[in-house]
Amino acid sequence: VRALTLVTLLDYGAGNVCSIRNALRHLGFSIKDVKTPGDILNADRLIFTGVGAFAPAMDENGPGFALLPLLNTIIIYDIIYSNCVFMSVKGLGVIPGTVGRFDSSAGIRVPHIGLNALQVGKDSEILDDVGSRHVYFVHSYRAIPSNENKDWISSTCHYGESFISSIRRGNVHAVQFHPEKSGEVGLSVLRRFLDPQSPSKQKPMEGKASKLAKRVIACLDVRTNDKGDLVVTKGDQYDVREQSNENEVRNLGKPVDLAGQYYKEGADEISFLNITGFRDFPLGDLPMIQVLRYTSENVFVPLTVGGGIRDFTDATGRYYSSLEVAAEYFRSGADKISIGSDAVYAAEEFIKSGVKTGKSSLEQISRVYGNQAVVVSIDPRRVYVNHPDDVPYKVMFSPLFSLLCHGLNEHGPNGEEYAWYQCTVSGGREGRPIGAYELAKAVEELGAGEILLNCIDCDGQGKGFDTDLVKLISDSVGIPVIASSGAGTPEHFSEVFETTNASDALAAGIFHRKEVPIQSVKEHLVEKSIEVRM
Ligand code: 1PR
Repeated sequence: VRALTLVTLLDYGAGNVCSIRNALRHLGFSIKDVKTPGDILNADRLIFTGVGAFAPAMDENGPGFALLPLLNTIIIYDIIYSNCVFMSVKGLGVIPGTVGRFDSSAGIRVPHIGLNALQVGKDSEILDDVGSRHVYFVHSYRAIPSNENKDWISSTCHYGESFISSIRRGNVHAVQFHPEKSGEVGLSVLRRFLDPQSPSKQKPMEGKASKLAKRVIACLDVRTNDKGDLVVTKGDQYDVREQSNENEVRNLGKPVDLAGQYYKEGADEISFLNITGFRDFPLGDLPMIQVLRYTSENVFVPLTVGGGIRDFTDATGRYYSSLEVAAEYFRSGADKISIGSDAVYAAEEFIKSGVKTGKSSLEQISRVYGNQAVVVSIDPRRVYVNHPDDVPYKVMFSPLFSLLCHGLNEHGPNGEEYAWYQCTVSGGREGRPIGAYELAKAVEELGAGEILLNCIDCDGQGKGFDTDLVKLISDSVGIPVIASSGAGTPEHFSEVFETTNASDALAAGIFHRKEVPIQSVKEHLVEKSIEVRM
């Protein structure tokens, strides 16, 4: 019998409470939601989550504003755990010290998204099982360790500089990382906080701050097949139909099952792309929301969902904003949403007018949830030209294309020596007048926190990532870039990490067809001295 089975959870209307709720249930705790201030003061253990964007959550109109005085009180009452909010200098103002944005001019990508190991101090207790294992961070602001706050610090981490990754004062613990998104090691942190009696008191494991690990992401392209079942499919250069007489949509498994399997096999993140989302409106496509709900109950790494995120007016004339769509996805367990087609239109508009309207789905969701919650998924295709001046986009000289040219010809079909990467919308069906380079820079300005860089030419070919494209984009923006499309062997992962500045690499087909286990990819990366979460 556990000493403590009831956890009090404060949901103040911002932050990803869904994930923490799922993690607590998974650990076997019952949850009591705060309804009155008395619930807080009577709690044995209280948890509240942080927010991606502090200001809108806590300004006068924000959901958390009324709670500010109360939160200050409970900190003094010594029973709290949280991330992010606690660390903000204009937040609760309890801990002395300075909080500011990471300095991207120091050569780091901001937001800090990904996995690091911690330098754990003495008496952290809740971090006793962490050792040198990686935990998941996603934030743009950090608290700096100093003499003023040294008594609060229980661990630090390194990302361009040392920053505070957790604090402890009495029974008060706060962590900057996300335990509910850090796999089994993160769950151990929650367990230690909630039930300090239960874990066997082993000697705390020592850890050393590591550099940012490269993430290996499993992607599930999801759509309804001709029988009406929601399936994971996989295309060749975006064509997801079998080359048989029936011409059926390829069916590689069930989304929730595969996501659970990849989590157990060590995927650092899972992405769901609703690939016909441009046709269907997500809020009408409830199965996708169900997929997220069920997956997030048992999968404790970040989940991204994309497809069809845009403003929409239905047949009855009812208008839905993209914010409503995103909110529903976040409520259902998504940590990040991914925007494809709508980001292309927004970037085109921005480049044409030079004005940020603030009205695009990208800008709105980024403003409310923080840019770390918004991925832009790019679907470019290589287009050959004779001369760099033939198009007003960034053009590559084709002999520079890597010799491993992934089965593609070094020159164009008519001997063209130059090429640009044309962005597409509607799952590659329509080419647009904008290049991947121009798009990447524009969406970074509009508020994207990460770029998922697909490549239609390489998709499903198993011949390696388009390292020229990945290099071009990862060198031109200061936000993390996920290399995608073309992975066929573990060596393709080390190649993309060694030759480009990609932060992560994503694959689909090789995992679905069980050709290469995620673990083999990671073991290979370790052999190559590339930092990964094992
Ligand atoms: O435009 O906002 O509705 O979003 C639609 C989303 O669906 C976009 O993210 C777009 O990339 C995706 N999508 C649309 N059509 C397809 C298709 O395949 N027909 N899938 C599609 C994109 C590419 C990757 C794939 C990698 C790795 N799939 O996600 O998983 O290429 O594959 P591999 O390792 O097997 O080579 P919107």
